[in-house]
Amino acid sequence: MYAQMVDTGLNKVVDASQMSPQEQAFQARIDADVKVEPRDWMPEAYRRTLVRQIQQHAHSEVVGQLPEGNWVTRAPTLKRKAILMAKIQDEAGHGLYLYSAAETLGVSRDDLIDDLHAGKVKYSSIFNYPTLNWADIGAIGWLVDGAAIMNQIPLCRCSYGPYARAMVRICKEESFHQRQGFDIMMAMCRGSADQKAMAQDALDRWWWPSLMMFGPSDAESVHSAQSMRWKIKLLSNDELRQRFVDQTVPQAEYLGLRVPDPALRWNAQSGHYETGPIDWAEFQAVLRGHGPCNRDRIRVRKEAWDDGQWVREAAMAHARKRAERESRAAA
Ligand code: BYC
Repeated sequence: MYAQMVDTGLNKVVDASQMSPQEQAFQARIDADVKVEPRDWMPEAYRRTLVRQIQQHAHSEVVGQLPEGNWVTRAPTLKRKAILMAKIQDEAGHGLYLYSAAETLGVSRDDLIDDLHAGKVKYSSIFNYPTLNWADIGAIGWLVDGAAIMNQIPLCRCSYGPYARAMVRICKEESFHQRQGFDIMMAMCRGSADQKAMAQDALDRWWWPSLMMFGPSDAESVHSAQSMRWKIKLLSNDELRQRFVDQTVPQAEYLGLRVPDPALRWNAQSGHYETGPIDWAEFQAVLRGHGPCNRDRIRVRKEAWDDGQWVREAAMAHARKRAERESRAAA
């Protein structure tokens, strides 16, 4: 099973008869779409589930900078370079909003980051794949940010106030990211035959990992049922994956690219595309640390953290001095 490291204390959905009166009142507020705020009482398992999901999300934003960062120095034009840098900075900002949202649940950002570096918690599987050429930057924006928005728009309505509010701004920025990726793909598809072949190759490599981003199938998803009951998740993994496929296949056609799935077909009756089977063994291997770039990502993350030590120390020293000056002035 994919879930093993973070114990939220729950292994099945709690039904109403097993709930204390306080838990029943909490569930009634969730059912009535009342947002939960940091000072409200909440079941411990709800809190832990949020800490797990929000921190994985924060780590994904931060690690997600790495595959793109490789291409800042190699972007084909000054304009593309400026756009890519802005996008990567946005991802850092998303990480910060999300770590802040997690901190409202009584955990410290430093501890969360320590857990990431120790390999105790996950980040999105997608960032363990390499970016081999410029078309990959287009494919990441188009497919990876496209999948991220599909998953994150419903999270703007999730039950936990600080997470929902962070998602509103993140989603606005993600849609710009998706457009910039599609714009790169359009430029490559309208370019030379070699450029179009690069775009096709990038789609071939990123398609299936993008579908895996939505997590295991509903039948295998251990957390979905309870998370949906608590409105931490509003749509299931398979529902979101299907929406992504339905949205993205026509975009690939518009680009003149072929989706690398021989079984892909339009089902006029259901009004949805049907896809071939996902290679879940690959997904599990990536989650276990055996993707093409897992080790490299964590190594580079740790190095960046260590290199930034002096900045954190300087910021803390500055904050201490300012607080001392302010308390002297107030005395
Ligand atoms: N990668 O019971 P399930 C982005 C884990 S985009 C790694 O279905 P849940 C970005 C899952 O954590 C990406 N692990 O879990 C885009 C659980 O393990 P644990 C970030 C995965 O939580 C562009 C186990 O498998 N987005 O940030 O109900 C540029 C069982 O799964 C994955 C978010 O994090 C995966 N793909 O549903 C830069 C969105 N899928 O924890 C950045 C918020 C599943 O028990 N998160 N697992 O050890 C979510 O919506 C949900 O957490 C998921 C998984 C749909 C991802």
